[in-house]
Amino acid sequence: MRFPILTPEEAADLFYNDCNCGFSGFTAPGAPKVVTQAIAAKAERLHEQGEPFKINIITGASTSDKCDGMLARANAIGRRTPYQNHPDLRKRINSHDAHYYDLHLSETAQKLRYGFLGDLDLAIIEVSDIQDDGTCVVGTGVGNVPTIAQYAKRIVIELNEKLRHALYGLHDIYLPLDPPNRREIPIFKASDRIGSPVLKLDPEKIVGVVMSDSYEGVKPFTPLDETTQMIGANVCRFLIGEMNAGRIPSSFLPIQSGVGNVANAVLYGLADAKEIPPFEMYTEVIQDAVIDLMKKGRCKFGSTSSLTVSNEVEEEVISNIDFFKEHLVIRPVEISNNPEVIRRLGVIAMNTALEADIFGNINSTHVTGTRMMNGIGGSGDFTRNAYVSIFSCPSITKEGKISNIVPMVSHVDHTEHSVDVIVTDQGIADLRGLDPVQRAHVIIDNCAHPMYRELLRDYLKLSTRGGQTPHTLEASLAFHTEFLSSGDMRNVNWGKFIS
Ligand code: 0RQ
Repeated sequence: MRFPILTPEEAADLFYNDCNCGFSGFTAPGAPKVVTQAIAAKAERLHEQGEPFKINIITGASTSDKCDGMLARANAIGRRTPYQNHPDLRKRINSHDAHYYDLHLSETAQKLRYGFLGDLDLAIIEVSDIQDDGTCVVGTGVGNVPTIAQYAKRIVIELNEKLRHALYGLHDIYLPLDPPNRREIPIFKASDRIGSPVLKLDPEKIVGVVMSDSYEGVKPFTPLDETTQMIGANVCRFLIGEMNAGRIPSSFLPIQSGVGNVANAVLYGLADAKEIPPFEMYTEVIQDAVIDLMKKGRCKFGSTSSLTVSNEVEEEVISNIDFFKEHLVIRPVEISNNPEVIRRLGVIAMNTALEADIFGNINSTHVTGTRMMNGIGGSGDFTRNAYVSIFSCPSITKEGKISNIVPMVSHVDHTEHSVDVIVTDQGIADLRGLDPVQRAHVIIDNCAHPMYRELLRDYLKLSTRGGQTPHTLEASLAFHTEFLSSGDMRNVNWGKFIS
């Protein structure tokens, strides 16, 4: 190999305070695994000596403990975009130690190219193979790697031995032109390939190669419980009803599924819903459940930006790689989440809410309106452009102290205009064609937990001012303020708001 082999520590020495860095990958897959650990150790050493050291990081999405986790614990992250989901980084963000720009994932690459996010000093790119001319096969998560590779002034490669010689043919690397020269993205079905299986890096920018040797370490999901199983069953019931009514074609439409335990339960529900024909996915993450669906012939094809699977499942995919190359393509997130393609394909979007309000607005990101949970991720890319957009969540959380259906969301990520259907363990609220008051009744009757229904109906009755959306502003966040003061939303008392 023509590139020098570096130790993680030698590579970490290239990173300096306030440098702007781009990392490959999307969720844990494809994210740097060893250099970031050495950068975290360097930050700790410098902080002990009283020296400032933080780096600014652009990725495809979240990363892993070896990246965001270790760097956050070392207080080594200055700015971070577009998405994260690590508890230690979450703490840094909520205490303002790290500045978080929470961004629609499909927009990061173009914002970088347009110059909205500043220059990129350094990149760390995980590859599974690399040639002397800089041609490489990236890892199992692509994210924003084509743009990061193009814009970074210097590139450090992490060559992952565990994936070596296994992944060629799995990727479809494609960079659109920017306005005013942008053309259509010519994807007409989930399985269309429009780019290259390899990424061409400028060899002059590669400062060295660091060896690594591990799978992605994606955490397995919490086992399904009664609530998540009911949510999954209700989503499937909705989809079957739509198909039977002729509103979804009998050949079905491609599915997008978000992240987390609820999304995982919905996917397992699809395995059992035999009325739904084998389907395709046009999505951004493929989780363990989808690999299972592929083996059972339920999922015919998956277009994704990442193979976000546990080590056990990753090993299975690698050992049956020829089968999975026929059933999978891994794309840049700019393409996997592209609004134009999502609208054209008629994607059915299924994402998870922290809370929904009775008028159909969704909060996916901020606990009680202030504390960042993860971020909007790709949920907005899909929700706004989907054929039908579904949000699910449990009807209650924390043994009923929190109602996930509230009078007004404490933070808005997806507005009533983009949300077609809300599903909880209680049932389905189909909001299409309804005005806000009609929506409120359907959401309360079908989705709120019985212990909160009267409280929510009484909230609607409070309003004497009328209007298209009859809020009583003084009381609209009383569920949240009650939870903050007494620890239980059920203690809310509307009496004090009646004049
Ligand atoms: O807390 O862990 O302390 O028990 O939130 O809740 O029910 O396990 O749900 O794992 O499916 O995550 C919205 C966060 C849901 C996720 C969110 C507490 C609850 C629990 C997690 P504990 P669950 P999930 C594409 C799509 C935005 C990004 C996105 C998410 C924890 O789905 O980040 O969609 N979505 N990307 O107890 C206070 C409430 C709460 C609450 C739940 N109302 N108030 N706490 N919790 N509701 C993928 C990518 O973009 C990469």
